[in-house]
Formats: sequence, C-alpha cells, structure tokens
Amino acid sequence: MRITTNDAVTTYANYIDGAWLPAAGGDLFENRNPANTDELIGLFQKSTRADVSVAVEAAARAYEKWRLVPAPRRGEILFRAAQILVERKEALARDMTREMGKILDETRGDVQEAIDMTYFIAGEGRRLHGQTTPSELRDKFAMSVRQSIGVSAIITPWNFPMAIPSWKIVPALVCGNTVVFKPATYTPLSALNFVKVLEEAGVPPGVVNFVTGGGEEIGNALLEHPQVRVVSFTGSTEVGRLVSERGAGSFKKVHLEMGGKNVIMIMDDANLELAVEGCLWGGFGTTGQRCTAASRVVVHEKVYRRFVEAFVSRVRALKVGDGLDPATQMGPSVSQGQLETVIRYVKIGSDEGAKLATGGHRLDHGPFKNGFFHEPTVFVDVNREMRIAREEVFGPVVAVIPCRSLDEAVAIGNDVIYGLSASIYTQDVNKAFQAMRDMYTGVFYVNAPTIGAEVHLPFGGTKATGNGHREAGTAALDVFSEWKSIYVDFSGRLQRAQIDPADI
Ligand code: UN1
Repeated sequence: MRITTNDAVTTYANYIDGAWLPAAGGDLFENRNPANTDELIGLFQKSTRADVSVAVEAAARAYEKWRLVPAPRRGEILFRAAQILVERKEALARDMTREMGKILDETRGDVQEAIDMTYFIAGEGRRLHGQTTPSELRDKFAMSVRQSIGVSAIITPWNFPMAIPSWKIVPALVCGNTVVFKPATYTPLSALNFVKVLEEAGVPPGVVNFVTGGGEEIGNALLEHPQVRVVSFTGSTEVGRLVSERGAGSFKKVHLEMGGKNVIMIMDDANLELAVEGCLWGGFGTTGQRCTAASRVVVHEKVYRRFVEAFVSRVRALKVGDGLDPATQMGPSVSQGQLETVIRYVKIGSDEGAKLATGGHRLDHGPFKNGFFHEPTVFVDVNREMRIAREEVFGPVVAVIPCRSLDEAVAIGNDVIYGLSASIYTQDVNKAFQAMRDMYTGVFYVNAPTIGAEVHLPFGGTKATGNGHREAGTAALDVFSEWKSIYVDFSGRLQRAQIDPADI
C-alpha cells in the first residue's frame, strides 16, 4: 500500500493485478487537508494512460476466472470485507474527515453506508434472481438469468469517498465483473482504504484495480479502452455528458449519476420546528456538497416570515470548523476551486437581487486561515428565475423562495434541469401524496429533508441528474449485469414459436 514512509510524508501506490505499484511515469500529486492545507496527508500516483492499460488488461484477464466463481462465494468475500470495515470504522472515518473535511459524524455515516451496501449486496450473491416463465410450446423451458459483462470502470466523486465507491464496486463484483477504480483526486486515501479492505477480504489479484490521478487523462483512457464494457460515473452533469459521449462510440454501458438542485417544500400546515431542523441538515450537511443537498426551500407565504426567522437564527448559530473537533457542525469546502464556486454564487445571488439573510463571506482568519471555510449562507426572497434557484452550487448556500400553494410549490420544485431528490413538510396526507406523485424526481421524502437515502432502495435521478439507471437497491444489479433469456427444448422435435398450433 505504501511505497515509502518518512517523517515528512507517505507515498501511496496504485493497486494493479494484486500488487501495489508506482505509476509508470513516476509523477505524484498531493492530498491535503481542506481544513488546514499545511497538513499534507500523502502523495499519490499521478497515473497516465499506460497505467490504465495495464490495469484494464489485468482486469480483463482476471475476469475470465472471476466470472466463473459461484456468486455465493463472491458474496462471502464481500461479507468479510463488510466485517473488516466494521472493525476499522473509526480510523477510516478519521482519515476521511482529514482528506475531505466533512465532520466525523458524517464520515462515520459514510463508512457505515459502505458497510450497509456491502452487507446488502453480498447477500445478493445467493439471489441474483432471474425469472422462470412458462413457454408457449410444450416440453420447452424458459428462463432469464443475469450474466456478468466484463471490465467495469468506476469513476467516483470526493463527497462520499467510500460510500459511493462501495455502491458501484460491490455490485460490480457480486455480478461477476472485474473493476478498474479511479477515485476523485481530493479523496484518494479513503478510496485506497476501501481497496485495501477488499484485498484483505480475499478479492483475488486483478479483480479490483486502483489507479489514481487526473480525471481527464485517466477517464479518457478508460472510456477509449475497448476492453472496458461498463462505466459507472458519479460527478457533475458537465463531465457526465462527456463520459456519455465518449462511451457511446464503443457502445459501453454507461451509468451516470450527476447534479441536483433539490427542493424542500414547506406547507402552511407543516410542523415548522421540524422543517427548520430538516433544512439545516439538508442544506448544510456535508457543507452542502451532496448531490442530494436541499439547496432550495420553497415556503408557503402564510408561514414564510416565521420560517425565515427561525431558520436564519439557527443557521447563524451553526458552528463551522475542523470536522475532527466534535463541536463542529459544518466543515470546510473540499478545495479552493469549490470555495471559489461558492463565493461566485454568493455574488451572483446578490447581483440578481436576492436578499442575503445570513452568511455570504469566506472565513479566513484565526482557526480558519489555512482552510477553505465559508459561512453558511441563506438567501431569502429568491425567485425561481434566479440562477441561485436553478444552478447547482455544491456548497453551503440555501435559496428560500416564497409560494402561494402546493401547486405552485410543485411547479417551482420541478422547474430545474435536475431531478434527484425532493421533500415536503406537511401534516396533510392529501398534500403529501399529491407532491409524492407530481414531483418528477428519483427520490422523495415526506417530513424529512432531501438527504438520507438508504442503501436497499434505488438511488438516482431524472432529467439531467441521470441517464435512466439507478444505483443501490437491487436496481444496482441492472447496471452491472445483462439479461440472458434461455429456452430449453426437451421435446426432441422442432417446435416453432409463434407458428406451430397449440397442442391442446
Ligand atoms: C450524494 O450526494 O452524492 O441520501 C449521495 C444521501 C446519501 C447519499 C448522497 N445517503 O444524502
């Protein structure tokens, strides 16, 4: 795992064909703590196309054997991986907070999500259900089975550094595929920690390969490689479009999970205290850096002022700081670039005429001086045309929009290019069901914020959020397997479907 360790810095390796190796070109990149950039967490391999080729070839070779390992046995290895994750949870969470910034409670949750997913999908090793059906002909048996596909390229973001890799890698493996995993450059340590667990659990050499480095170079190499048959990507809509286009040339199966502009709708009969709690967690959890973040809150005019007052005073009291400090409620943005995006959108919101109710500034003094910290920020009296009401910020910025009715809330809610998650706060079951039906999103909550998906239900979104696939739940198996329909004729004669008369 480590190539060299000295007092100053550790250098981490790629993992290819069961060996921890440096990248061929010899270049490295730094992984720094976003709460304190003086802290260098480690150096990671800046891989190139040559490394990708070696990894894909190793995965292609390993596939021929792995696909024939009985799925329950594949599942057993994954159960062991889940067990190791349980044992290491605290250390893994601390590494994650250091490299990514979100608070310990949340990084523990991230590791827990990987544990949940690994246990859940490992069990699929004994199911992987297909269908058996009657045949329209006598003495003929009909069924469908899931078949593995081949080498799967897994490209993951930094906001859920272990959970999202687990959502992809574990189903890929249980279905019998092999993997080349390229994690986000901001969170390679959590990714490596996950790969290490898989190695220790007994995943054979070549079945999971790990290549760190720049998205463009490695991503393109994976997308252009003929032996890569599946690509599962989570990231921005902009990059997702490129992944889709580049994968289309060789007809790869491409699963995309992209942006969101998720809405919490608060009706005039809502439990306002509960709604305020939900908006705090949905808006500022993970410093707003979730695809599912509640970056819009649409509030009925009858309770608008009361809500805004209560919400803003709670946001003001949020404690920002280093995620390793148990008192901290919100950590930094992950990077300088992400922080600049937040600053840019605060300016856009102000220029558009939205009212800045709290926040709006970078924090760069005292304990914040070496980190990418920003005040939790709320714009009120936002209208649906404004860019802060339409574009994904991926930071601690919430836009509050007034509305006059449920119908209007739903219309505003749906009026964005994305369709990941939405929620309603109401005590009225009729309103809850209407919103549940009419919001065109992949995930919906009643009396809960837009975040908090569990691993055993499908996860993904509509419109520019996704391309029709879902991960998590058994839906994940659909990304990493293909159907084969099988007909077994045991009549001993030619029977012609659609043509021969029924033998009644
Ligand atoms: C993401 O934001 O990319 O529902 C994933 C949630 C988490 C997963 C979020 N369980 O917010």
